[in-house]
Amino acid sequence: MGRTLSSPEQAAAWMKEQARALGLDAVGIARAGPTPDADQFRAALAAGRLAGVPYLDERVAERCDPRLLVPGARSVVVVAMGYADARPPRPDGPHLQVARYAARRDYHNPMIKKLRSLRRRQREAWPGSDAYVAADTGAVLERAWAQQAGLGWVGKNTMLLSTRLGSYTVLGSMVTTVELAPDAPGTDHCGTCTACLTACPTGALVAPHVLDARRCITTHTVENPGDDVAADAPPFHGWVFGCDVCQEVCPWADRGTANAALPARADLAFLPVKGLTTLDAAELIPSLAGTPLARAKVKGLIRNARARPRS
Ligand code: B12
Ligand code: SF4
Ligand code: SF4
Repeated sequence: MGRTLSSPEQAAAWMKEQARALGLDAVGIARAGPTPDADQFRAALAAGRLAGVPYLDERVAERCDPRLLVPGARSVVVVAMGYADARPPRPDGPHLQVARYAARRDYHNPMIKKLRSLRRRQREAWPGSDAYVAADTGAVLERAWAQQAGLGWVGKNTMLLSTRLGSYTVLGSMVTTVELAPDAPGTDHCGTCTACLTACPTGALVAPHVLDARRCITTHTVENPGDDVAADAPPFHGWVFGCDVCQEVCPWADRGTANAALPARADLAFLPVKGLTTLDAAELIPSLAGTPLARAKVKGLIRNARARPRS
């Protein structure tokens, strides 16, 4: 390895260097322990605010304490990749909008591959060490840990916001047995602003930092595996997959850059209503392969488009 990693400070510096070399845009470190905001997570579950989002009621103990994921865990490394590139102009004619994270290469694979490489390098540097890696689908409350690891703060819209990268970021984490010097937690810069609370078209942001997922357009357009839109779904206000309104109005959101591993698909940013609602016009929809839209398939997009698309 050619250099001493005997102190937590040296180990942390090494880990960050490796993460950046792997193409991750931000990296921070927290001490492993009970999850900050675990109480908020349990309260959201108990109040039913997360109904409609699959799997969140599983592995609750692990979400509330990542030390249960890896025996002997000492640190949580949190990483981010940005996707804040310019949104293409709205084309002529009636179109429905796709959230920015979805009109590009799906982040799950690139993120998890980078984290696995980081873990491999860690195991070479510290033989016998172990780690759990996660991106979105793992049992880690990623935004709480991102704030704790100094990447930014959880805004009133519940997004992780960064003064450098904004909020068009995706997160990943590695819970590790290696002791790494922690960063200072991120500090709140929302101040007196309430733009997101006012702008949410469905009233899903019911209070600062509190999102009722039952009213969020993303829950109903992305997380619903069924053939029909739920009877209690809100109108989708021109969105066909995901929603970015609470970020579009945020003064901090759009500061970052886009990671080269997450190239945009400009042809998917707006989808023609005709292709989604007219029988046999599905060929107007570009290929969804390799993007988050592939999970919904054209069938899922048609379902979303037919459900009160313009409120
Ligand atoms: C379930 C889920 C959703 C649900 C619910 C989201 C929610 N806010 O609860 C739905 C389907 C609605 C959703 C939507 C979106 N999601 Co989502 N989602 C997740 C997932 C899988 C779990 C989040 C979770 O546990 N939520 C439960 C709540 C309680 O926890 P939380 O969201 O972290 O909320 C924190 C704070 O709000 C605070 N808090 C909660 N209540 C209260 C109350 C008070 C009083 C206080 C002070 C604090 C507080 O505590 C929590 C921890 O810090 C994570 C991945 C992961 N494993 O963490 C991705 C994730 C959060 N989603 C992500 C993204 C990109 C989105 C969308 C932007 C996609 C889109 N464009 O459509 C939207 C954004 C909507 C929004 N404003 O949050 C990214 C966020 C990246 C970032 N920069 O923040 C994540 C991290 C995925 C990833 N790996 O990148 N998502
Ligand atoms: S994603 Fe859209 S619907 Fe969901 S909270 Fe944000 S603005 Fe509201
Ligand atoms: S819009 Fe304002 S209140 Fe909402 S997250 Fe951004 S800075 Fe915070």
